[in-house]
Amino acid sequence: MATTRVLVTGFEPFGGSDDNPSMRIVHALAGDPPAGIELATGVLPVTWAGAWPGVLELMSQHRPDLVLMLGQSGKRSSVTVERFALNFGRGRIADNDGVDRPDGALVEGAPLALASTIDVDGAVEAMTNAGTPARPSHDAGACVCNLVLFQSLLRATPGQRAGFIHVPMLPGQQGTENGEPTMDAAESGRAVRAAIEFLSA
Ligand code: PCA
Repeated sequence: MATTRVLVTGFEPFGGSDDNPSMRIVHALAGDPPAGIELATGVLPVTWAGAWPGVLELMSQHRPDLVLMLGQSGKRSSVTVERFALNFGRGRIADNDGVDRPDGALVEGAPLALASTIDVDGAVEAMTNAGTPARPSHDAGACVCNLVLFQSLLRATPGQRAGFIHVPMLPGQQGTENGEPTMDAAESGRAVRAAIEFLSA
């Protein structure tokens, strides 16, 4: 069987923080790629204008079989695998361009929601077996993370799979002062690695 080509992306820091666990995980994977796959990685801007063009460029360049995007979620205590992307965007906080997006469709005329094309439950099981709390999530919210999942699903070539994993914030990260759940990047990264191995087997 041909080697699976996998693109993994994370996001730069945003919202007043100087860190993002998804960026750390991408850097760790790039430095020590899982065996038996062809790995490409990228760190995306947290901007309505730049995030999707960033993924699209990486998809065109590497033609991955699997696009796995990672992002930070301030509200979640487990690593979560998204089932759906919504054709809807809203700016909860200004993005890194200072843009506060009005509520509305991402792509006029496109379906209201698209289902992820990775095996969500299988990935959750692989992560749980790796020892990390993990669960499926209905949807990726309505911010930039949802945008890149929706667009990747809409624009994927036949047979090309796309999915999104949200990871908790880091211990001590700005934005966790009020007791928000956190997880060490080594632990969330171990789960992501297990998911990649499962999804590319
Ligand atoms: N999380 C945000 C955007 C970037 C990130 O890491 C989100 O969930 O949309």
